[in-house]
Amino acid sequence: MSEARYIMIGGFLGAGKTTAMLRLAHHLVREGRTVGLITNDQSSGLVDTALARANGLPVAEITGGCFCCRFQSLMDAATQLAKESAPDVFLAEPVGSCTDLRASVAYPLRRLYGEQFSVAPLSVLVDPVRSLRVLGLEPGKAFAPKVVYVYRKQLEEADIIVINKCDLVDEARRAKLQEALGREFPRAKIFTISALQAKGMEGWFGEILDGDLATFTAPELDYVTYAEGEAMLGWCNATVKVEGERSVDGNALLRELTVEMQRTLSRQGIEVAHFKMTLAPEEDGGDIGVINLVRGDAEPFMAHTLGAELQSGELILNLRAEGDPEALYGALTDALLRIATEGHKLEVTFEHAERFRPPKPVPTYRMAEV
Ligand SMILES: Nc1nc2c(ncn2[C@@H]2O[C@H](COP(=O)(O)OP(=O)(O)OP(=O)(O)O)[C@@H](O)[C@H]2O)c(=O)[nH]1
Ligand SMILES: [Mg+2]
Repeated sequence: MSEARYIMIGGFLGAGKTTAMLRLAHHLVREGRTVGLITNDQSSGLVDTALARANGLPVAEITGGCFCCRFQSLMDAATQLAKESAPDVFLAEPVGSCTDLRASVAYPLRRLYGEQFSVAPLSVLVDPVRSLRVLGLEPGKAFAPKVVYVYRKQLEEADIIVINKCDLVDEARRAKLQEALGREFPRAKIFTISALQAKGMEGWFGEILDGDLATFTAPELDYVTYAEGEAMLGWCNATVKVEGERSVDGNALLRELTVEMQRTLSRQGIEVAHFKMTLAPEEDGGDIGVINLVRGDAEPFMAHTLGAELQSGELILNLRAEGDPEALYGALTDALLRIATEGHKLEVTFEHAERFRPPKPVPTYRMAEV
């Protein structure tokens, strides 16, 4: 049996990794290939997994830590997928606050499992609006310097930098960003795409499906600064059941909750990295609502709308923002109380809730050379 392709799509929180991965997955399925998705997060109750399932794709999730720090769980996820659907392409999405994936995942995979996997070049996606701010090319709320350190380290280790969401910026801003990225991270090939609109995907797909992982020495990384940068971000996940006496407009519920969260967090000076929610009716049928907010001053975006009203359903909330996890959790419970309970007269039951700062990353392997 020939080896399976292993493709990792990295990039900061909210850059569009899942959207791009789903595009690639559907592209491959159309070509008759078999795919297996691997989602990953520091905690459980993942919007990304719910999305992959709603797309009808085989998915394994690694929760409770990033796969750089739990390399074995990555192999276990691949084995599980291999048993279920024997994928010839694995698509893995690392946690958006992780870096050093070349040394902690790509090179170890190639060295230790080179007969099983052909490892694709490492892609790092950027949201151009966020990136223009982080790189200091445009004014606007950026993250603390240690978070910016992590952001830049992601770019430094990339084989491919993908400027995603090109539909959001005009040609002059895109060119300004591409020029800066090319100058600061000269090793990477740069592609421009819109994963949402499925534009410009072919060149990038070709490169990750057929190109080679580069073999340069992985960039040095100060794990103390990296850990401090990651820990500046608060994480809050919750899964709640909502139930009413009569049907409600789930799309309005998602929108109002997001606007309420946006207001509260902005009042507290907390910058959102990514706030995402799904709402799926209990009486399944494949309907799902998805909303995202990728910056404090962005417009909430409904990536999928629910086709019908619902009387009961499951809400999954994932919030990552530069602030105290307790404050994030407080904002979330307040918003649920005000909007879901008081506003829409829904009974809200928590099935799962976690809030924390990511722990210090301790990779299973660190191989700076392939
Ligand atoms: N306008 C626009 N929005 C996009 C594009 N690609 C993704 N998005 C939106 O960006 C938001 C975040 O997308 P995701 O795919 O969830 O981002 P991610 O990188 O997987 O996020 P995390 O897993 O939280 O790190 C969603 O609202 C997407 O619809 C794009 O090309 N254009
Ligand atoms: Mg994602």
